[in-house]
Amino acid sequence: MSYKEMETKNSATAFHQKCDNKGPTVTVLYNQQDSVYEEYASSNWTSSTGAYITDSNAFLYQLKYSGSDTLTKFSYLETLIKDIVSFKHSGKLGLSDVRILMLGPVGTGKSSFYNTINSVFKGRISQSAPCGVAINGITIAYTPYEVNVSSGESLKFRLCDTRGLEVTQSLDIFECNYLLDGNIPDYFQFNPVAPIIPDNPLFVHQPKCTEKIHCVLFVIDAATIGDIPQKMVDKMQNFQKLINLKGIPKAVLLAKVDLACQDVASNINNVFTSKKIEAAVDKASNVLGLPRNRILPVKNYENEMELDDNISILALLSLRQLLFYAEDYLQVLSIKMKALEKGSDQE
Ligand SMILES: Nc1nc2c(ncn2[C@@H]2O[C@H](COP(=O)(O)OP(=O)(O)O)[C@@H](O)[C@H]2O)c(=O)[nH]1
Ligand SMILES: [Mg+2]
Repeated sequence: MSYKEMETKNSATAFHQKCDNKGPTVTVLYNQQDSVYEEYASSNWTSSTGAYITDSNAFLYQLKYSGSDTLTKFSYLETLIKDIVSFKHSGKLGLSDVRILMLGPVGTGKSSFYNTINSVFKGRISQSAPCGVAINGITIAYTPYEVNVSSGESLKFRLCDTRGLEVTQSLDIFECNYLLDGNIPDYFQFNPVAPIIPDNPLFVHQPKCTEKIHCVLFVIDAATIGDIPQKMVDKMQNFQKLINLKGIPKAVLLAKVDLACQDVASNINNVFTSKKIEAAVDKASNVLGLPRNRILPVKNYENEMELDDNISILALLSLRQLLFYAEDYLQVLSIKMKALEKGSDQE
């Protein structure tokens, strides 16, 4: 045995001192509700900050739940799926779903990310969102895609797909603002030369909280991140300022990691050790002014005929993170709204 919690005071540091770089480990966790979990990891524990490791051989066993023996085995993939299926946003704001808005240049992999997530929950490769390569992009409408589990029940989030960003065409900053505020109706087809205005009969003047955006995901192509034209960088940075003003959380999906690094193309697990991906993460973090742990690398399903656990794990890790960001934002929002209501009661 490398480590026993009761014997040490500073547990996290002591745990890493004793367990890092020891090869495969088995960890047994007991909680106060008399539940017991056992986790097997085939990869080393490490202390490097902010680094995820994918380990498709990892398993989580539930040995006991609330005092009763269970012996249930979950793979890492199943654990992530379980977390996402059981995700429930704070009920206080009367939301039906959390909305994640995908923004980014044409062809970076926005629609493919939805297809990737949808494929995992469908249990097969699915391409319901049209994707591919065309001069002004394939996606022309604002589409808040939902994801269903096999029972048909829909999960509590929407991945909102949009027209790709172009330097001189719509989407412009006003449309970005309307999207964030829920003024643009679902399935609205953007006109690249005539941005939507409040006089448009389709404009939603009094959107519900559930129609607004609760997290923004900039989608960037890892292979071409060094070649983004300065005008596009400026456009995204302007959008970002607006998002910051509204306090909406943001992250970057660094897609196409397989095209940015040959080692990753041959084994997706190399994504966390590849120097090329590390450089792309640094670049994305600089361009969009976000900490490195907000840059989420993925490889979308694109030429695969079958699901691959390692590709699915990477995509779900990103999605789970986005749901956490949205949940944190909604908690702050509900506290703010409560304080405002109190203030107006006292006037
Ligand atoms: N190799 C690779 N190709 C990808 C990936 N994601 C998307 N693609 C391809 O890139 C092209 C554009 O993707 P799409 O999702 O339509 O981009 P969008 O315009 O941002 O929605 C399509 O041909 C996809 O198959 C990825 O992670 N790896
Ligand atoms: Mg698209």
